[in-house]
Amino acid sequence: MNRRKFINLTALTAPLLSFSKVTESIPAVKPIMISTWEEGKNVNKAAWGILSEKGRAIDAIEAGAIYVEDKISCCVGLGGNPDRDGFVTLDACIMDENANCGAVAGLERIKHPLSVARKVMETTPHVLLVGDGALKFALQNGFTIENKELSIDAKKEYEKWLKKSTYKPVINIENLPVQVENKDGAFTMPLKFDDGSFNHDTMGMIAMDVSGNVSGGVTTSGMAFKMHGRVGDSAVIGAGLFVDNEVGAATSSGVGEEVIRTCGTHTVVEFMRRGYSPETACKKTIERIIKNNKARAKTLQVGFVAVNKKGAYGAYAVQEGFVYAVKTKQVDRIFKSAFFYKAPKSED
Ligand code: SD4
Repeated sequence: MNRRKFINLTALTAPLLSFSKVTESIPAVKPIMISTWEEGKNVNKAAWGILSEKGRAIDAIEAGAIYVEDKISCCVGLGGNPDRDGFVTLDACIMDENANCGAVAGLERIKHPLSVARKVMETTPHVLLVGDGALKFALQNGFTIENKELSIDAKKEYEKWLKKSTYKPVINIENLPVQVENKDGAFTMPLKFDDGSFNHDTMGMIAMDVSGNVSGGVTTSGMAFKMHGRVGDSAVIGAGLFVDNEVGAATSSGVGEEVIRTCGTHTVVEFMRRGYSPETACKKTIERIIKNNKARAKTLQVGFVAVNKKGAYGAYAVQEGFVYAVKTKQVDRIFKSAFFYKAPKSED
């Protein structure tokens, strides 16, 4: 079978496949708000006022981000874990129903990076501003500079990490997606810290408003103890977030390098365009990540959550443990994502 025939056949069979899974959501009534992780439930609540008052999806996204970035104890925003040099550097992006998008990366000492990303989208001809340039832009636009002290939790985590870890840049960094050194000298993103807490901290959000318009946003302090200057998927449109108002949207959490390598959320949306359901589209993208990482797929985590234009939603992750929160008029709860590998048993 030649390639074209195969693609055509896949496109024809895709709609059939998409209804074969019992884990798929039943299409919800608009509006819908979806956010990653347990904290997503509170984020959805913070955004719901706008959606229920017939407001725009993009405003709901910003409201959700502001809520979570304000929570100093949470890992998103300035309360998050620093990079290995001790700086909290923030990544965020936003995308609306007209394919407008904006992002910031490596932004320091600004409380609301997603709002800065929105300003980039709305007031500049650019998509992504980084580091000092992003900071300068934020200050020019009325954002105020915050204290550079780490939050109490982040300081504790960082001090603990410093005891065991040495600064040791990896030479073949392009072959090693993450820079957290574990006790065997290997560089992987730990699924769990020593105290049992999970290494996840990214708030990915998707909103569909009553008009059916879809927007999304991501805000994060990024991978804990990353190299200074490292940018993750959360600032990269098509990786950590993608919206196509004709099809739907997807967002991600986990090892950003793997998401970037697969143009993760763009790939998910393209699978949905071909007729696959949100969960299956996420699964097929995760399968690519696993295929690209045969040797270490078991030690990395990536999760995608997606919603299609009909309001059906679903998720899929490399590992068990990824969860996402959904709010509609009927639903307000956290869902466990489908996954490829069962969670490894903890050694202790
Ligand atoms: C990153 N994707 O910086 C982020 C990390 C993450 O939950 O999602 N943590 O690579």
